[in-house]
Amino acid sequence: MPASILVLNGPNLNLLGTRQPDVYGTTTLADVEAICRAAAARAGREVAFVQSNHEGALIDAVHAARGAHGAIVVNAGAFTHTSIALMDALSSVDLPVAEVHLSNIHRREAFRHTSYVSLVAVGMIAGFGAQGYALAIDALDAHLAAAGR
Ligand code: CA2
Repeated sequence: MPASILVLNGPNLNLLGTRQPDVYGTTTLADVEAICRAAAARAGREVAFVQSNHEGALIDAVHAARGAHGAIVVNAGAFTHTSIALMDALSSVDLPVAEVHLSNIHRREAFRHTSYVSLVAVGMIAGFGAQGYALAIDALDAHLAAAGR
């Protein structure tokens, strides 16, 4: 059985498609989940899709991924730029991480240019909207396959 992938979404991403369409587009989080499920199905993998507005709940989900999933796609929202605790959790589970951002964080305010998640990620995809999640799943699929997982 090929390793499954956890897709983790941070604060306010539940609002996707309902506010600020100029920045984040009109795609909803349910649409993002469908994109992830389709990408995973093409790769012959399962996905678990999680969103929380709470830092501790995200950390708990990362801890629970150990032994349950082979890799993590994470859009940590604003916790990307603030949470050493989430970075430590991602580092502790020793699973390959792909960081995703809907927007190109490097074209935005300076405070979005720092990512703690990047310090523990294999790679990062930003600026391609919801399609970035599918790109991340493809990348992790290849990464896992190269490791025989
Ligand atoms: O571009 C991304 O994916 C971000 O992770 C989104 C975060 C932001 O804090 C990061 O700097 C970049 C914000 C997610 C909030 O999403 C909303 C969606 C609709 C309406 C309001 C917020």
